Amino acid sequence: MPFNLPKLQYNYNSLEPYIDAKTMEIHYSKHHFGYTNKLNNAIIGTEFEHKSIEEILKTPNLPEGIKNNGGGYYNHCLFWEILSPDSNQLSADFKALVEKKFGSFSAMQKEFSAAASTRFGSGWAWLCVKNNQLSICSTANQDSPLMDGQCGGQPILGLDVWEHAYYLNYQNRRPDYITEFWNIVNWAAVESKYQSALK
Ligand code: MN3
Repeated sequence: MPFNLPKLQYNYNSLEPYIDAKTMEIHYSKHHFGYTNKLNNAIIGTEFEHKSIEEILKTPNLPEGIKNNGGGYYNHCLFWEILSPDSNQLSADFKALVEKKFGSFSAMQKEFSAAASTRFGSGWAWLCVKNNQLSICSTANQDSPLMDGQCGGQPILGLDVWEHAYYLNYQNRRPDYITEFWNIVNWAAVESKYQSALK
């Protein structure tokens, strides 16, 4: 199979109390596993079979099954990477970049959290690198900023705001889930993605 479910770098219960073990288990072993299998099934024998996931997502007019499952595969791979049970801080250099773009770290958090809380229905909030600048946006469903006609840019931080990501622990309180998310961001991973995204 072209795409594999990536191994989590922490245990299901490692992100508690912010994300509970049951949510992590279902989210990873059912939802992400499902997107991975459906993506593989959808691309077998097609022109997409030997392309990278980013090449696939950037292709205009993707068939619906490849778009939804490819986005689901890619978005969750990124999501697991930018979470960590070990609280860590932004480096001084990256913090300075955030402050230069948004005014302050808390102003960036506020804009990102607003993108996450105002996304109607299922979707994602993103911090991206667009034209070498930090940029915040959101997408519906499993759409990626990389896709044709979406907000654009290379995602470096993402938050899943589908109900399956928080409902067991937070029920309808999406704003609480968004607030607690900041406790488990892996800033080293975000910064590494930032460096890779610079052109
Ligand atoms: Mn999800």
